[in-house]
Amino acid sequence: MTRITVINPNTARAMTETVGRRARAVAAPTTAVAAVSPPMGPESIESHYDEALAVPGVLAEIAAGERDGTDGYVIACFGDPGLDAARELAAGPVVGVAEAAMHAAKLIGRTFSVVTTLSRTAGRAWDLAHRYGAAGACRGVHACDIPVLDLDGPGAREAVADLCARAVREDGSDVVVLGCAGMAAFCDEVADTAGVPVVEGVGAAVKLVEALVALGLRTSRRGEYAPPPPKRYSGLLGGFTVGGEGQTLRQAGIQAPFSTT
Ligand code: 2AL
Repeated sequence: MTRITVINPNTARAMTETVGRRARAVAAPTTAVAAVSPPMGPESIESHYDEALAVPGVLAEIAAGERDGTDGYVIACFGDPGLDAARELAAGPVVGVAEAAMHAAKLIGRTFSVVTTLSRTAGRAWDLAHRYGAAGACRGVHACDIPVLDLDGPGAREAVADLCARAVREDGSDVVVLGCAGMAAFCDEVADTAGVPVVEGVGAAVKLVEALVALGLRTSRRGEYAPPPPKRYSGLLGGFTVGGEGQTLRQAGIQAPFSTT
């Protein structure tokens, strides 16, 4: 069995369930998916402030996964919060949903459009497109202006589907990327109206992690993704103190800073 932990970086349990259902729907029969959300942090991630404060919870879940022998991780928020830090902690691969979706989109089309939640999150999507070498292929980032926690409310699916179709028309793009993990359940339905392939990052990231684990490929421990140097953390972050040089948390026997049940 390959054990993949899908981390919803916000604390909304209903969204964690949506994300977990999508992850299990695409996972191989030989993959066990655990869908988790941190016990602390924002209930949704819609600003840089939310994103910064979601990161400790993500890292606590990575630490818990390392203790439990998890093979790989998905960070299931379209801002990919804490991705680099998570790679420093985890022995196995860690993939973000924006990263997975943008890479997948580039493999099946020359251009893509992102359909996201609030307008204020568009800048982060562009930042990530640049980071992942996808800015040249990204023709536009479109916001439906539906808050993350309202995505399972009445009319949200239809509004996202309409916006996907409009984004394709306006941008002339080949592929649509759904810009929120809360849209994970919409993928098939939205693809019917968009008329182009629609990539949803949770599924794409699960399949990427499965592939990397199956190939025996792990995050490089050399250079920037080496385990963080031993250091004391204080105050509210005291539990995040990391251990011996060159040791992952698992090797150092460090417990997850917070309960993750
Ligand atoms: C997200 C997401 O994927 N999860 C969350 O809480 N916020 N992204 C977004 N663009 O709103």
